[in-house]
Order: sequence, then C-alpha cells, then structure tokens
Amino acid sequence: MNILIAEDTQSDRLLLRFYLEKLGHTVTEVVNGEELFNTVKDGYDDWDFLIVDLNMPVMTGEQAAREIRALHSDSPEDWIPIIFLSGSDNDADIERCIEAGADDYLVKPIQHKVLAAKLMAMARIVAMRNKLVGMNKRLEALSTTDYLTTLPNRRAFETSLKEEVAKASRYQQSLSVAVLDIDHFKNINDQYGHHAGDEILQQVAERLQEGLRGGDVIGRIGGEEFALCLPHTESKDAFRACDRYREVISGMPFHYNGAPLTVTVSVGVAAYREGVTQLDLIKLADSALYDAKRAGRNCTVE
Ligand code: GH3
Ligand code: MG
Ligand code: MG
Ligand code: MG
Ligand code: MG
Repeated sequence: MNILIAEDTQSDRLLLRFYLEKLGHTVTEVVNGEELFNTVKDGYDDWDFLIVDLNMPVMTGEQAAREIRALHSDSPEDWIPIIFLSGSDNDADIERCIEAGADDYLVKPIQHKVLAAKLMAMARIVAMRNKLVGMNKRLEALSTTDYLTTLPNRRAFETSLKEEVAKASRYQQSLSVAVLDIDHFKNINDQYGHHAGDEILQQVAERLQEGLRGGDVIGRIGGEEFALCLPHTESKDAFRACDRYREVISGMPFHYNGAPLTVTVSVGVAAYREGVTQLDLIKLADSALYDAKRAGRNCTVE
C-alpha cells in the first residue's frame, strides 16, 4: 500500500518508515499538517493510508484531518483511512482526533506489532469498501445499460436528456430530439424468428453508434425504438442529421445468416423550446414519428 506519513519528529519518522517498509508498504513522508493537507489535496487518489502525528508545527494533525475530510463527501469511494499516532494518551485528544475524521489512534512509543495489526484490520475494511464500490458500479451499469445492445437504456437516456434540457434552458442553446422506430419489425420476427430480430437490433444499434456525431447521445428506449439527443442543434440541422441516421440504417442491407436483409426506420424529430421537459420532447418526437409512419415509413418528419 501507498502510505503517507506526517510526522515532525525525525526519529519517529525513520522508525515508522522502517516498520512500514518491512511490512511491504511504500512510504512517503511529510513533516507538518499543512504539507500533509497539500499533498493529499494535490493527489487524493495516490494514497491508501494516512498515518498522522497529532502535534506538529504549522498545522496540527487534527486540523489537517478535518480539512482532508472536508475535501470530499462521505461517499465510500472517497474514504482514505487515517490513523493517528501521538505521544498523548489524553482521552480528550483521542476524542477530538476521531471526531476530526481519524479512524484509529495509537499512542507512542510505536509498538510495531500493534501498528501491523491495526493496519491489517484497516486493510480488511478497505477491501470490503472496494468490494462494495465495485458492486455499486456494476449495479449502476446494469440499471442504465440495455442488455441486448449495450446502449444506454430508457432510464439513462432520459437522465442525459434531462441534463441537456437544463443546459439548453440555462444557456439558451438549441437542442433537438429524435425517435427512430424500425419499420415492420414484427415481420422480421415472424419470418426469421425472434433470434433474428435480436441480432438485427444489435446490428442497428452498432451502426447508429458508429455513425454518431460528436456530442449526440443515443439510447434504446423501447423494443425496436431508439432515441437520439442532439445538443446544440436546431430544427433544420436536426432534420438533416436525423435523415442521415435514417439513411445509415435504410441505405444498406443488414445480414442474417449470410443473407441480406433490408431494414428501414422511420424518424420523428422535435426541437426544444423554453418550458418543455425531456418527457415532452420525447412525446413530441413520438408524435412526429407517428406522422412518418402514416406518410409511408422510411422517412423523417419533424
Ligand atoms: P411499425 O412499422 O408500425 O413500427 O411496425 P412494427 O412491426 O415495427 O411495430 P409493432 O409495434 O407492431 O411491432 C414491434 C415488434 O418488435 C413486436 C415485438 O415483438 C418486437 N420486439 C420488441 N422488442 C424486441 C426484442 O428485444 N427482440 C425481438 N426479437 N423483437 C422485439
Ligand atoms: Mg512528533
Ligand atoms: Mg509531533
Ligand atoms: Mg416498428
Ligand atoms: Mg415501435
């Protein structure tokens, strides 16, 4: 582990380094609270552990711990264990340091076996934390990703769109939204089977993603329905961009089991205007899509 020690007494620093390196850790030293705070602030992710002396010049360990804890929210991934090491065994000092954000407090002289045991206990908690953070990330990805296509799902798309609507409103920027729906998709399932339908959905998603203009966001918002968010794009340009997305799908056949298979999409486009929500925009694009279907499909309507 990468351990940062803050200790103003040179003999204590040397002893600490000696013990920690013997345990296989990498050690960096600073000599007061201010240096400690600045070092942690400038490279927060560099450190697995902080071992901090209470009484140091310029800034005490307690003050430094307080400021370090104030740098980040109390979310688990931002937590760095802080162990205090102090000459004082005063109850009030222990209480204040823990309250300032310390996770443990050892009284000098340094007992190397106790130090090793405390590090082991803390490392177990860190391992548990890492596991939870990893699980949380996987859950987050699962809940925002469409399993079949790996595109953002409806929930994730609406979240992105909501952010873009807020930006468009705040900075008075243009924004457009489109809904793409595969034409007569039911026929593909009926003719070639559900598996073919799945395969085509994946290929359509791939093509759309490859053809994505920088800044545009795409999601799968329904069975054979995709949605596009086009930031900084006003209605006329959106129409052109979306018709190009349509052409990306309709212009070239797909392949299933080696046989060419033509797939077309209909597209409905809607432009942002003050006061509409992300859900309104999707509804507006949906109703334009309905018009595109009525106009004969394989076309773009705004
Ligand atoms: P339209 O041109 O009017 O859009 O006709 P359509 O057949 O595409 O529309 P409809 O809503 O009648 O049928 C959509 C079909 O998409 C029905 C449904 O079984 C199929 N579908 C939805 N999700 C999936 C999926 O994940 N995999 C497969 N294989 N089929 C799906
Ligand atoms: Mg000291
Ligand atoms: Mg000191
Ligand atoms: Mg359809
Ligand atoms: Mg549909």
